[in-house]
Amino acid sequence: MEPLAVGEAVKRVIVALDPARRGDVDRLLDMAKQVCGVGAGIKVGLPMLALGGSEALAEAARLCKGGGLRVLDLKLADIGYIMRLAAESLSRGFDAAIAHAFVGYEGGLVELKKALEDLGARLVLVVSMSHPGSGEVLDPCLDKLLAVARRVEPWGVVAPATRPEVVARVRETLPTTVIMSPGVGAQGGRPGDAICLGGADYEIVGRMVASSPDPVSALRGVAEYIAARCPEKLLHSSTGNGPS
Ligand code: OMP
Repeated sequence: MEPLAVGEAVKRVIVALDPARRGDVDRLLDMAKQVCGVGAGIKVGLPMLALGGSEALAEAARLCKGGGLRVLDLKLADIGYIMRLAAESLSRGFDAAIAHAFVGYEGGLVELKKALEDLGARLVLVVSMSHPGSGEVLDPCLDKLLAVARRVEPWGVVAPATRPEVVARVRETLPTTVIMSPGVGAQGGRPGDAICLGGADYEIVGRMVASSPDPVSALRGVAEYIAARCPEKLLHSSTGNGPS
């Protein structure tokens, strides 16, 4: 039997399914079904939309129904009206959708949040990113982005597993907001950095799992690593909003 902490840890890992070419779309949709029953859920975004069309997004959401969180990652950053149109046409069947916090509240995120709520989906805001360029504009503005997040009151925020100290700052400012942290594996973050050191609820893992010939084993491997690092952090979600 799987140790308790590994069972908890695997429910903290969201798998990003980003096809690099058209031929990957079906393989990743198959994977959606497999990993949804095991992990915390899936995230699909622009690569899946570009290579598989809106049908592939809808299919990913359908295949994962009842099996975990389904996150749509279009990183929306526009006026509220346009973000609402995009959400209305693409986010049906998803549990959450990602937008940039820098858009701001008035005429922007307040409209998107309402549109998503009407569709039964929740808003997730990017407050910092996992790549080094996040240090050029986003991170010097982190306090302002967190102020936007406090005003919008999204269900979740994205903060980088590659810089757990940023995740910890976000956690301090937003103690009850779900934190999702990408950047594990291919971008250099170690599994557990964001959850164990920063207090994130979920880690988002893409290529490290999706490029593996055995994605379910790779997902379990990530979970084992997290569980070995901080089993005590896995028993309860820090927010009470995380995995049930
Ligand atoms: P891998 O680098 O393959 O693990 O994929 C990371 C996933 O997380 C991709 O789907 C990215 O779009 C996403 N992501 C980041 O890598 N960095 C960020 O700062 C934010 C995101 C995101 O919003 O999910």
